[in-house]
Amino acid sequence: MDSRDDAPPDDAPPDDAPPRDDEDGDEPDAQRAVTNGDLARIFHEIGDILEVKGELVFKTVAYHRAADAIARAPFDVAATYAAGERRPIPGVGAAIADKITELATTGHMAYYDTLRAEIPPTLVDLLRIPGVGPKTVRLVWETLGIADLPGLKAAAEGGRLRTIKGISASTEERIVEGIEKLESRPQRLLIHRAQALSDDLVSQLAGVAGVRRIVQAGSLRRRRETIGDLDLLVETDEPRAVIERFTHLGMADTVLGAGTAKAAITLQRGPQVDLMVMPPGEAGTYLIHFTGSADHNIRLRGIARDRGWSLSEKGFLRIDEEGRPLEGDAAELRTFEDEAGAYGFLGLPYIEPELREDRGEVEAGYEGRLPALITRADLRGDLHSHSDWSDGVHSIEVMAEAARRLGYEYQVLTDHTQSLAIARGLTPDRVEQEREIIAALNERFAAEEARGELPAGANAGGFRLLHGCELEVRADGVLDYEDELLARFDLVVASVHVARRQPRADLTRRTLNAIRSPHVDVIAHPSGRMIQTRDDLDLDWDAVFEAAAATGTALEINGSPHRLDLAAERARRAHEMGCVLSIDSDAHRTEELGYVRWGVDQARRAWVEPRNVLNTRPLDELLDWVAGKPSRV
Ligand code: DGT
Ligand code: CA
Ligand code: CA
Ligand code: ZN
Repeated sequence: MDSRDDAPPDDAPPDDAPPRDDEDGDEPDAQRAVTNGDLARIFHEIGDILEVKGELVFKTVAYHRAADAIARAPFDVAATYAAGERRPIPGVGAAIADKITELATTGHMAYYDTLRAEIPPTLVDLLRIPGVGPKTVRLVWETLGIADLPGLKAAAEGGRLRTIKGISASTEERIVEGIEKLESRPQRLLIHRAQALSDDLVSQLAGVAGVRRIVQAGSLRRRRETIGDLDLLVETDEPRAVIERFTHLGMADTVLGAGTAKAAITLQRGPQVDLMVMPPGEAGTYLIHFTGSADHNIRLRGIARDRGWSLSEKGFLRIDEEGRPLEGDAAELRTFEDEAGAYGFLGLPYIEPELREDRGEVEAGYEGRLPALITRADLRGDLHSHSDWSDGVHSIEVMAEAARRLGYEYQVLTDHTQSLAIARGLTPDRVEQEREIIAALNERFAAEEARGELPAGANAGGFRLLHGCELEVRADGVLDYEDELLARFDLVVASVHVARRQPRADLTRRTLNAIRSPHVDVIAHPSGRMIQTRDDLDLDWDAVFEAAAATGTALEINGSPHRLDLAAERARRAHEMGCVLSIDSDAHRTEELGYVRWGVDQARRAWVEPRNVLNTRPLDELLDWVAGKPSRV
């Protein structure tokens, strides 16, 4: 089963310091203008307090969503509302608009003041502790006055929590463990969250005077699966203007530093953002420098030095035998308009950002064996998706229509199988009913294609919905349907969801059972991990890769940004050992069909070319491959 919510609580940013309440004074005599950032902070706080109060999630989310929208609003919200113009803001309904008007005109918001008098917003940090809910949080606040994480930690470790009526010694121990877990959890953003934030920032800076181009550099450009901070590189004629705008964004929380060419801020409930300015026409070495990785750059600098140059973001500077820059007339700085030029100066071809990790890409570059990386356009279909027949949200028809409009040749519907009751796995009877629905849909598609009535975006050569399943490998290793039934599917994806803590030998045997079945074509999310929340299955990976290669069973790169499984390093080893891969969305709703993009990113990090991936093949070749499975086991 797959988590469907797009922003799990684990995505929560690191602790954000409570804002100083300097406007909490008496009269608004100083009348400091209320910025979008101030408004956003207030509504985020309201959301937090309501969370501690145990309000329904949709209500707290509504406040956070409104806060985000206000932070991004392209106009001065408070001033506009104070002037009596209630310009609509997406995500801001009438109730919140009223509160904005109240604050903008009177300098106070009664609702906010009442809530704050009741509960400190810092308490929400305690809710991030695994296993701690709003009741416990309010209890420790009301009895011991504990309002933040350090306070709770000290009390729990000092054995003071168990003195509270309603908190047992074992609960206290669980809280201590939970705090440890929380503190050891890496605070990095999942890539889809980082991408959304970064896109937002770019759109807010794009219109600033003098800005010619903004590049999202750093680990995001290299498409790492998690992102520490965002790095924006701005090509501009007016550095001052963009830095001014950047440090005054509504989304900004604190300004960590601002100079003439660089600035850094933290975002409200978000990561740090570094912004660098580059002069027009010299982007090549700037891009290389701020894209990284640091290891890749160290390699390049070493090569440059051997050739008599020192490499920095500003360009290549001629150096003498001792490595000192030449001076006077001998001084020489070489700059390049693009990265290809800069790489070329070192005798290298252009190296794709996804490869820049110093994992052999420099050698491969010199030896002319860099891969021709796969792109999303190479995918002709998606081998793993769900409908509301199991645990998906949308109907078979709606999912199929959406896939069709993506231009695919085929989509495989892979609802869960019977033993996965929690995901409403299908009994054999339901499988037969599903088959009929699919057949009817395909008839309609074929008829429309024959009449030339294609929906926008559809593949002119036709679209087929294939019937598959996500076959559960049971705890005892038995596959969840009989061979006879399995043989009737167009394609079968198998996965391990239950009994995940078995010893390596058992887990490996279960996975190999699936790989060696004459009817299983793809192993879905082979490691079973959820990024930052659930560890990998303990598998003998070489045994898995060998068997998969020998039987031509594809190993999936699952595109869900929570999974990205196989991870890039493993996917690389897998195809180097001869395995075929697939890149799938595992969509549970139409919007998630787009998840293949994150899978393609990881495939590129894994040096994958189109020929390594099963679903780059045309429909007839795919079906031939599936038909050949029994002969390969
Ligand atoms: P992250 O943010 O942890 O996900 O990973 P990166 O790679 O984005 O790292 P970050 O943000 O520290 O730096 C972005 C790129 O800028 C990095 O890949 C290389 C370059 N860079 C920035 N500052 C330095 C530095 O002080 N030394 C070196 N060698 N490279 C730097
Ligand atoms: Ca970064
Ligand atoms: Ca950075
Ligand atoms: Zn699935």
